[in-house]
Amino acid sequence: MRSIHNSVVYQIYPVSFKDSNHDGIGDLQGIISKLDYLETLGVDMIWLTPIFPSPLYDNGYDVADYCKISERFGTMDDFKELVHKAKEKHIGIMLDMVFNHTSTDHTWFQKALNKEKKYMDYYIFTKEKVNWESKFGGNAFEYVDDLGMYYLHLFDKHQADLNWDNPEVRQELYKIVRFWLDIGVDGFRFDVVNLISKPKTFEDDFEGDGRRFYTDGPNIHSYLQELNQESFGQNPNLMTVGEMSSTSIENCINYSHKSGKELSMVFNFHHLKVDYPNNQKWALGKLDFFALKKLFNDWQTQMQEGGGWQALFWCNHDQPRIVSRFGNEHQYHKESAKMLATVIHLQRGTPYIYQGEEIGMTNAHFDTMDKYRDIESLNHYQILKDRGLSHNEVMQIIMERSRDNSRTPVQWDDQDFAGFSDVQPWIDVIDNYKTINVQQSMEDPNSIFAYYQKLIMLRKKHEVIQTGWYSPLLQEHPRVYAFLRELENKAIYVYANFFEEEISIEIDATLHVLLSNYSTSSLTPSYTLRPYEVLVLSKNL
Ligand code: TEU
Ligand code: CA
Repeated sequence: MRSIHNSVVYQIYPVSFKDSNHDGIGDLQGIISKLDYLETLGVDMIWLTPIFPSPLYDNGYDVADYCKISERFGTMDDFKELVHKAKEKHIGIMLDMVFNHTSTDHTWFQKALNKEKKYMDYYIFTKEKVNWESKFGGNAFEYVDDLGMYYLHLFDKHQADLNWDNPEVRQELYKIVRFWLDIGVDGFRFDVVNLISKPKTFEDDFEGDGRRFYTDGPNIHSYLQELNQESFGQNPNLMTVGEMSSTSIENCINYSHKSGKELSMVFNFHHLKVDYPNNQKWALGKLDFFALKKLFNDWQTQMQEGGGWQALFWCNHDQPRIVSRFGNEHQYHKESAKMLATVIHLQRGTPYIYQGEEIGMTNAHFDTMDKYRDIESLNHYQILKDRGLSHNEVMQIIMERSRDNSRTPVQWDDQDFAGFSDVQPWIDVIDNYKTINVQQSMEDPNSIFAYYQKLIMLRKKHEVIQTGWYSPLLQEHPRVYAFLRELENKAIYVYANFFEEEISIEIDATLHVLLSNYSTSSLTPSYTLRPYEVLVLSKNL
């Protein structure tokens, strides 16, 4: 029976997954055509990023109608067919609920602009603005002449924040969740859901960009408990995950507590900011390895002590590809991709695989702005230029940080457009598709794909991976991240070399080699980890 303990979730960015009708845009029939592939990989749930009608300022995270399928992706019948055919393969469908804001094209906002009081109260209109910043750059308040008022938009100005303090708004959103439950979906991802509870009064933030006033806000837990009770909470088998931006362990223990009052699990992003100099995304920085280890150990140990549950991931549609970021896509492509996968999949939590990660897809390395599509990247090109950086300096940063790095078409084979489509896709395919593609991976028993299959099977087979107690190892080691998982007399030890230099460690050579990204003949007490080597040892399994 599928549970948060034994499941692995596969994230699909539909517009870049598989095109089935020759328009260069991925769609639902494209996903249906690849269900066999996902079954072979062994995943249990598919998370679809938004597939609803949208003017696409933020690629669908600006939803204009929450209960329809965007024609871009197909019809409601296509969606019902996907749910049905996936269920036949014991794969659930998880939808993305964007409830912090709606598109300004949504009828609610259009009625608000039409001065209908009821709908103005659905949003956050203010007489004055304060200096909070939008996450996509610029001030977070947009002025509406007709109304003589501003409205809050924490993201793009075409994404107006909803007023969750208004019970009518909350009931509207619970109805939407119930709508999709009736259609048979098995899970929900809630977009930036820890930003929905704003303070009663707004004040300028002279220390930051305003996020301290609305992140993990005053009523956040009561709103999530009500969302649970009024919609998905009736079905204990349903899987829910909250995307928690700039959050805390304490809040995340409550958000994902095993009592089941709120959500099943949470995404936090702190481990994906360890290469941000002074916490600045739009600047180049090296991996702070100690910071990464400390974050992993703190979250793993404190979440387990508090009864919380984590969603484990390196990649998604907002992050660069991890093998390019913390791995080595040139000399140690396979080794580093497998090492990075192992440390996530053997931690305590539910692992997520982002489309293409299972074949080691890399960053796009697009070196001209005409190839970029993402609003956040296009905005920051100008913001960085206005700060006086040269074009080349800005391009170096965009190439590293852009969300488009993970939004290029999935590389299915070495044919035109990598088998994603038979026409020019909405965004370019990465040059290396002839060497990095699904077809080549499935023919190679030593491929990154084959290795992900093993990781998924090990989680299903071994309870110690599912629920074993986590303990940090070698915490002071400058190059190796290591941890222990224990359940009764069973144990696994994970040792991961995050660098290309060989490094010797002390191990218990009497243990059994459960998994490694190198062929390991014999163990010796003093063991040399090769470049990006991961060694998984087991006891009594
Ligand atoms: O992302 C929220 C979020 O935190 C990201 O915007 C993040 O700050 C940024 O990408 C890092 O640079 C969610 C969705 O995943 C994202 O695609 C949407 O753009 C955003 O919410 C607004 O809905
Ligand atoms: Ca299409």
